[in-house]
Amino acid sequence: MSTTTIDSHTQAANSEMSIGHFLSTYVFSRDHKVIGIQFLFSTLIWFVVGGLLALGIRWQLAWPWSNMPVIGNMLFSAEGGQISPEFYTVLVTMHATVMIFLVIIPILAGAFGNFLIPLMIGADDMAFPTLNMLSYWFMWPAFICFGAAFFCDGHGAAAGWTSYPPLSAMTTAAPGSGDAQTFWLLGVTFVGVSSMLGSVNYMTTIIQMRAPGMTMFRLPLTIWGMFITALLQAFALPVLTAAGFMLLADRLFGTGFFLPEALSVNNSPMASGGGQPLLWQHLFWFYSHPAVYIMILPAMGMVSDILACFARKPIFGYKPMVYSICGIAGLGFIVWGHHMFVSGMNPGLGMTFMVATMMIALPSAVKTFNWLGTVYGGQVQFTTPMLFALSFVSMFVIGGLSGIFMAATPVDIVIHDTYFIVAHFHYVLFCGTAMAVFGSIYFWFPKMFGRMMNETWGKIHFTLTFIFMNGTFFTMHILGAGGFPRRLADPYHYPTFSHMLTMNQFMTVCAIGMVAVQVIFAINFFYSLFWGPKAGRNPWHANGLEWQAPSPPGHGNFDFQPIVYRGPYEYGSPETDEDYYPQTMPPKNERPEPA
Ligand code: HEM
Ligand SMILES: [Cu+2]
Repeated sequence: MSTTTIDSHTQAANSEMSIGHFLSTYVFSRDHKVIGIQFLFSTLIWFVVGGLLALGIRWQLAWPWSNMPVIGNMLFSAEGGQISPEFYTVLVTMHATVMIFLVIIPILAGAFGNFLIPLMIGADDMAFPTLNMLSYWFMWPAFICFGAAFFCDGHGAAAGWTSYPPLSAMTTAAPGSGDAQTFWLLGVTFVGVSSMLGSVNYMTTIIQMRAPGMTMFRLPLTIWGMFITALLQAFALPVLTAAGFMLLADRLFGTGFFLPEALSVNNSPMASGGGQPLLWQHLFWFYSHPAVYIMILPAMGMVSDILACFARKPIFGYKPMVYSICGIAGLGFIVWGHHMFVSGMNPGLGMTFMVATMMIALPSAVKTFNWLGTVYGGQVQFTTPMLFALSFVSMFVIGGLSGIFMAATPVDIVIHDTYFIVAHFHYVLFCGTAMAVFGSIYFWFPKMFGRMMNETWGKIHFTLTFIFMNGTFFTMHILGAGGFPRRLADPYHYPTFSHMLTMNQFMTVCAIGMVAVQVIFAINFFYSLFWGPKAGRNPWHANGLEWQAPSPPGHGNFDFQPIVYRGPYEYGSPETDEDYYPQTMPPKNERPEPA
């Protein structure tokens, strides 16, 4: 089969057949591995965009109202090369939007979910390959809508990534309130459609397509993370999509779901009214709080697999790990109100949300201690993926601790909308999840592309990123505790904050360093793609099913029918002489005697 394919490629490149074949193999592919890699490349490109937008924010906070070097005059010639206050709001909105909706969510569920799920459960593909293809192609209208927003009035939406009304519902409030905001809403809707298609596919695949012997409690934790994430998406997303349509209707058709009575904009009264701006906050966070777990549960799963592999030990407490994933997800649905402590809600309700939020610390602590138990006493191999996975755990602990502060209503009332919040979510999302993503790229790269990435450059990339990252984001806690406000183009305008400029300059230098260091990663990635040493099936001596397939796996994944005899974490098992015991290896007494 495969030889004829190669022949038809080389010999008849100009025939219609091969163009159609090329399109169906690499572009409109229904193979989960190609779709995963499409997601990976697309999200990495948007990662660059999001990172550059972040540098714009940091430039303004370090050297406010100064001409940006090189690009300043190109982008804002009218303002003499400066970032305007209006554009600063756009930067904050679009940076967060890109990072959340086009990077973190699609890289976890879209790229790794697609690539890993069928391989790790021993299936030949997803349950619905065409739906799977559509889930990638529905990202393109989203890419186009968010991209188009940059070319509208105001050069991007400006109502924040949370898009609170009335600002987001009014079309003439500020630059960026017009078409840019409409495109923003459409973009989010398309991301929602894509996630929805992905989620039904993942749930069905994991329930229906497992190889013989792959019981639910033999699934790798990566798959548990993906499965529960898919459930979260299925139940939370429809709420956001409906809210998005209501907001669109307010903007385009003059309805008043989110606009209060007697609102006047730029001194002229609004035609519609009688609605509730707070309703949006409830609907938005009913999705977006669970969404923060969509942004971390798969990462937690992947980190667990990496830790066990390089500690050469079984996961400590596999079942508690599974139950804590479920517990985190369940609690995730009843805590959205902690984003609204200062919105004037009933104190009784605030108390309920506070207690429920604090309870999330319990399953989170179970996971943390189990990771420590997994590594403790292991024969730890400090490979690049392992370094990233260990840093995920430590960064998640810091981000989780600041979360408990914010969960306490009285504390949150003080630190709300300060840099303490920004510190918190960057620790969880960037220092945590994004590090897990880097670790996973280094770990599964050999399976994806059949070649190894360079370890030395990987470690250099890790070390420099880790240093600059903490320089940038840890400082945010200190600023935040001092009351430094977020989303303000010039906090130094208030004399209370003027002494914080130096700290901001330190952070910006670290941020520039952090972005620059990613060039090392990019070079390592693309060089290894073509010239890295060939990987073989199981370069890390891991147990999971995916490592039994060829690297990269061909169409249909396995060249044998995988049968599963045990869980994926049997490292250092006394039953075998090796320090690993692949899930597909028959137990000793069932193995045929060597002749
Ligand atoms: C996975 C990566 C990242 C994600 C998911 C992310 C997410 C976010 C979010 C949700 C906000 C909040 C915007 C708001 O509502 O005010 C934000 C703001 C910000 N981010 Fe990031 N970010 C990421 C990476 C980065 C990086 C690499 C940098 C620095 C180089 C950075 C610097 C900033 C800054 C300076 C703000 C402005 C906060 C403010 O003024 O309120 N972020 N980001
Ligand atoms: Cu939340």
